[in-house]
Amino acid sequence: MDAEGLSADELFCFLKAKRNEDRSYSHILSSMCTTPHPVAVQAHNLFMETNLGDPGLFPGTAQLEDHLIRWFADLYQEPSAGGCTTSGGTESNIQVLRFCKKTKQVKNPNIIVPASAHFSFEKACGMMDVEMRVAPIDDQYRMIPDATGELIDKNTCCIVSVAGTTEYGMTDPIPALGKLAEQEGVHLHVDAAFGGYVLPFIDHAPPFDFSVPGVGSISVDPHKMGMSTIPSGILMVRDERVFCNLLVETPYLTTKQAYSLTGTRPGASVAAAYAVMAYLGRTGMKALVTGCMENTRRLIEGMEAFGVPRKVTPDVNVATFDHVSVPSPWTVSYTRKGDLRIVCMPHVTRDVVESFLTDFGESYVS
Ligand code: 0PR
Repeated sequence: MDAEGLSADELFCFLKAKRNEDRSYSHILSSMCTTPHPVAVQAHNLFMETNLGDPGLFPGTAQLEDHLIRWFADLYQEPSAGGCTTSGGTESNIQVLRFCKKTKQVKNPNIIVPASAHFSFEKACGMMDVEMRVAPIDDQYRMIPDATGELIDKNTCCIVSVAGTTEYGMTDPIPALGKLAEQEGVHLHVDAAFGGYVLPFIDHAPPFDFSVPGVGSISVDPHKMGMSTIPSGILMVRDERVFCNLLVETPYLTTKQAYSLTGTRPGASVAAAYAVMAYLGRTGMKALVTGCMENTRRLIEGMEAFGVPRKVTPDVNVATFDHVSVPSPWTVSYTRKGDLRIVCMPHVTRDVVESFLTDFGESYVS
């Protein structure tokens, strides 16, 4: 840091130049984040200084968090469900492991995750000294319930399933996994970080929520398909009492106990997540998701017309194909297996898909 500060003009000239070095979402086809909805930005700015780590100081913001949790309890078909906001999918998954480990109280706990699970579980298990057992997936990239059952023993404290996998956009057979979890008396967590904002708005989508017996918790991220600002996650639990195991005393705060992982927590992104849902309503969310799914189908159809086959027909707006290169400036990603992966986020509009297909068609030699 220099002794004398810059003028605001100098400072913002520099900051704008740095920001211009960042990529804009216009040609990004690899991200699960997107340009936040304008109402999310406005709400975020309005709540900029709020801290849900000391909710008694910000009762208005805390009420928005409660509203958001009630909406998700409704959306996930269990009005008595509880929940809390987090910084995103990683923190939600860590919190699940924390309460599962505390509840089970065994010496060498393990969890079972599908081979398709997000890498956040590896982090969580490493932090908490929990063994991570990996269940195989089938040719549709979905967790195999029988093989999952074989991995369960008396030290298993959680089965993880995914609704909308990061790489292939698939949803695990959650009813069968719920049955297994109930039979074995093990907690079933559904990682719906991506699919939790998509599946409820698709007709005949695979079941994943609390209407499925055995589902104990669901994580979902407003900063992905919720078009909210970063950082924003939500962890829903069927029975709020699981959080009791995580309570610590916070004697000098306005509330005397807390179970959240982080201390100081943004109210701004919670207000932003609230704003998007309040503004769009179910009808607007359905229109958004319908558009993303239509664009996903159009992309798949367009790529197949060039002779590039899909790997799978996804449950959510993530399209995957045999490995091919794409022309710049398009940014795509490739899965662990090397398959081309494109996420049709809201910024990937029909025009963007058509323009990508045109550029791809011109560069592609089969
Ligand atoms: N669970 C699932 C199913 C996810 O897809 C992700 C992230 C997480 C958990 C973790 O969420 P947080 O990153 O919010 O902690 N999925 C994307 C991924 O890792 C996130 C992402 C977003 C990556 C934008 C790149 C990017 O540009 O691929």
